[in-house]
Amino acid sequence: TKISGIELRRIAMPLVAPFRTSFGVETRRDVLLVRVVTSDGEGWAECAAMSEPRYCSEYVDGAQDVLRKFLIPALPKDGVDAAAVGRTLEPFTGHHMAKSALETAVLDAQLRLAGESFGSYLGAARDRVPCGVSVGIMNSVPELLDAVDRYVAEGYVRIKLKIEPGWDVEPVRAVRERFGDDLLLQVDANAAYTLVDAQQLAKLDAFDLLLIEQPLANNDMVQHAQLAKILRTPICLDESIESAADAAAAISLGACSVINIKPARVGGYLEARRIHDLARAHGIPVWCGGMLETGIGRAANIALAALPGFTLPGDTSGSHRYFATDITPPLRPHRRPPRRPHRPGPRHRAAPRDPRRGHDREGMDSP
Ligand code: OSB
Ligand code: MG
Repeated sequence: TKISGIELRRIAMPLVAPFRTSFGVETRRDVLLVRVVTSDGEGWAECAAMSEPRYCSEYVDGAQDVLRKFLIPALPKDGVDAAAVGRTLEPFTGHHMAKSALETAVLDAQLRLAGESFGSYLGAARDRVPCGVSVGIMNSVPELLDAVDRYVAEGYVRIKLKIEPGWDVEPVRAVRERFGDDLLLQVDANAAYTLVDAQQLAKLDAFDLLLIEQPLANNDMVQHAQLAKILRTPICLDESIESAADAAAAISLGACSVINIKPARVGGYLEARRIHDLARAHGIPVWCGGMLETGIGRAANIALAALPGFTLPGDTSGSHRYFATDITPPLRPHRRPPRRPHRPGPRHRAAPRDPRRGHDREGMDSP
């Protein structure tokens, strides 16, 4: 793909409601878009970096700066294949979100020219994916129950609750009691705990969670392996996995039994696919995470989530979860088909849910 120009565009996107996690409150997204222009087309991508370096060390002004000063000038003038962008940018350490945006924009331009879909290029195995939704920390349990109620009604098949010390067992118990044992439920601590909290986290074992995501600090790979021996709830890593090498280390250490793959965090969709392949070879289920993306980032994530190893629903919620007006035609979840009529008789509480089992239900069309 011969590139004639690259444009960096910034847009402000207000969120429909504040999104609170253990690392901060977001009320809007400060989005950086990358547009790659070729002689006969263009390609678009979105940089997932947030305005402040809290989730990880990247932040959107920094991403824009490193793209302008180093990453964009490093691309060869005589054309580049998207599959070679990663190697070209390798001399520059870190900055995975900036690199991911550039590689993805080149890939988008290339695939548009070839008339091939993102899903087909990546190896999608289906044209619909089941969708989960990430639910922020709220001011009260009733407020949380109302929010979960709305998401379940909208068709989301899996609920992820953000947790932090002081907002963990109580909200999880309340959601489990209100929505029953069949609800696919998981939690995300965004690194808010330490090993000292192991006994508090073990209380969550009672609620048959699919997984607990990133309980400990980003660099605490060994501590996660220790925690995994104490908890019955499977540990899933998000922040700790920045590459396929990190995933290999985490798997061999026993630091996680599930991986949240966010293409942006690992430097792009091609590295994301390598992590998928590695995890699949080890029998480790993966799912597609999100970073409050607009429809541009969201569509690509949904394509990735259609790969065969993505056996758990992702944070691939629709545009309206975050934005009243998206910059693309809005992505919407399909509603689940009506359930079979309830059969009389006792309901059995299952053994702890096995996250390796697939959950094929209705979801989002994969681009
Ligand atoms: O930890 O998965 C996370 C959003 C921003 C930063 C980190 C995370 C999240 C989410 C929401 O949980 C993901 C989404 O719905 O886009
Ligand atoms: Mg997370």
